Amino acid sequence: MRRQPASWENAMQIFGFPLSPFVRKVLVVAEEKGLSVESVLTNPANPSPDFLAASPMRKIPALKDGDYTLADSTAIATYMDALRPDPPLLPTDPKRRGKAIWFEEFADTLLAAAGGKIMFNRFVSPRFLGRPGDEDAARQGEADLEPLLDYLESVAPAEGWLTGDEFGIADIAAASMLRTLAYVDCGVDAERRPATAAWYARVCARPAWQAVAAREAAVMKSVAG
Ligand SMILES: N[C@@H](CCC(=O)N[C@@H](CS)C(=O)NCC(=O)O)C(=O)O
Repeated sequence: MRRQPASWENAMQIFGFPLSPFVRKVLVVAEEKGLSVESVLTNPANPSPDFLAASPMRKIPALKDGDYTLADSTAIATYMDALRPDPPLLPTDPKRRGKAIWFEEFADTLLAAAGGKIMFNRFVSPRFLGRPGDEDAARQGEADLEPLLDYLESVAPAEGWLTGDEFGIADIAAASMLRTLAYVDCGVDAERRPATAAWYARVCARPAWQAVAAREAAVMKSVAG
C-alpha cells in the first residue's frame, strides 16, 4: 500500500502484524489522515535488523520514516497527528481531550491486558506457535473483560463518537481492541451490549477502517487460512 509520500523523503514503514490491535490502530490513524504507509509484515520473534532498530523492546508496531524510527502505537499515532494535523485525532476542548486519552489508555492497558489472555491462549498459541494455550488463563481473561465491556456499554454514545462529535483516537483504539477480540468470539455482542454494537458498527463503516480491514483480511487469509 503506497500512496502519496508522508514526508519529503520516502513513504513511512509500519512494522507489524495486522492481528495486533496496536498495529491496526496506527494503520487506521494513517488511513484516516491520508498518510502513505508501507506495511512491513513483522514477527517480533524473528526480527529484521530494520525492525530491531525501530523497536528496542521488540514490540509491534514500530515505524521507520526516513532515518526517523519510533515504537509504541501511542507514540506513532502522536507523530502522525503532528505530521498531518488534519483531520485531528484529539479534540481541542480540554475536557474532551482528557476523555480521549482516557479511552485510549482504557483500550491499550485494561482491554489489552484482559483480551491478551484470551487471544494468546485461544488463537496465537494454537494457530501460530503450534501448542495449546492455557485455558484457565483464557477464562480468567474472559472474567476480567466482563466489567470492562460493561463499562464501555455504559458510555457508548447513541450517536457520534466516544468523545462527542469528533471521531478520533478514542474510537480507533477501543474499536481496534474489540476487532482483535472478535477473532476469539469475544468482540461485540449486539444482544448484550447494543449501544457498544451500534457505535462499533459506525466505526467499522468508515472508509479508512474498511480499507485497513480489507488488507487485514487478505493477510490473515494468507497466513492463517
Ligand atoms: N504499548 C505498546 C504495546 C505493543 C505490544 O504489546 N505489541 C504486542 C503485539 S499486540 C507485541 O509486540 N508482542 C510481542 C512480544 O511481546 O514479544 C503499543 O501501544 O504499541
